[in-house]
Amino acid sequence: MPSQGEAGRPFPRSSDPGPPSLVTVILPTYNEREALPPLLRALGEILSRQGFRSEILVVDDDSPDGTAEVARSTALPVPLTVRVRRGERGLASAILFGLREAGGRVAVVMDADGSHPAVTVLPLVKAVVEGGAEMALASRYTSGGETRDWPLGRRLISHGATFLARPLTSARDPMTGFFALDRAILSRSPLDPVGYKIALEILVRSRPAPIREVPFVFTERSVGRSKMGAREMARYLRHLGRLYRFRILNRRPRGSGRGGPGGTSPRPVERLDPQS
Ligand SMILES: Nc1nc2c(ncn2[C@@H]2O[C@H](COP(=O)(O)OP(=O)(O)O)[C@@H](O)[C@H]2O)c(=O)[nH]1
Ligand SMILES: [Mg+2]
Repeated sequence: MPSQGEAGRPFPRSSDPGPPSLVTVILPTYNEREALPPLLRALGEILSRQGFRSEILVVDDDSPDGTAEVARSTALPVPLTVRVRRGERGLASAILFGLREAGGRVAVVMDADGSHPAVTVLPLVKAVVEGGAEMALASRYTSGGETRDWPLGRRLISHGATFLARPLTSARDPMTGFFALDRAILSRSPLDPVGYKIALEILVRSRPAPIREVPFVFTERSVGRSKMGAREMARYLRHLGRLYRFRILNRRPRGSGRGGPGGTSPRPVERLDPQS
């Protein structure tokens, strides 16, 4: 069975040789014309210094502020593709679109609003390519990680949301929007998230093992507006309900992802030495 429910390019299978040396950084955007160019430049600088090939993929939902044009006119030392989706909106579906369209075996997903630091991309990629993790999460809630400038209310909501997901995953920060993965794990189970929390969806349905968490400091966006609100919270609760149902109907021993039915076989571990 091909891997993904929605139409489009299927995810790689574990048997596909794939291009393991290519890393795709996926940036979903909606009205990020101010925040995106500095992030693109920071990523370009960091990625172009590495020994692996990389590309950046912006998935924009036809932002009225002209984000796509601004992205296209930013000169970068690594290949940049800007895909504009018309008539469809939503963070999770934009990320799934990016994960399907990505050319790299390893994909990194991050926010484009400046909350996620470009430097953390490297430890995430290393955790997957060299460390053998099937998924690496940039975590606010592991030692060394932190959330800066968040009001008490937002902190409480974030901790409450994380607490509700505890029985579903061992990850300390499954709500993060910043992660890297081996795209082959996505062929294990169709993904169908409602709302924002795509990392949690992948953790529960694709069962990556092992996972790694890399600490990072989350800084609140300084320009533009967060799309988080009461509607997103209601969606999150619906999403949780679906994931609990999935977990109950698909009981398997913990950590049986790799090598189990639909699991990936161990990949040869590559080194990521900087180019000389
Ligand atoms: N393509 C796309 N990107 C979105 C959408 N909603 C949010 N984003 C992007 O997803 C990232 C996180 O969104 P944000 O509103 O900052 O969420 P928050 O960090 O949870 O407050 C940012 O890069 C947004 O531009 C959407 O509907 N479509
Ligand atoms: Mg944000």
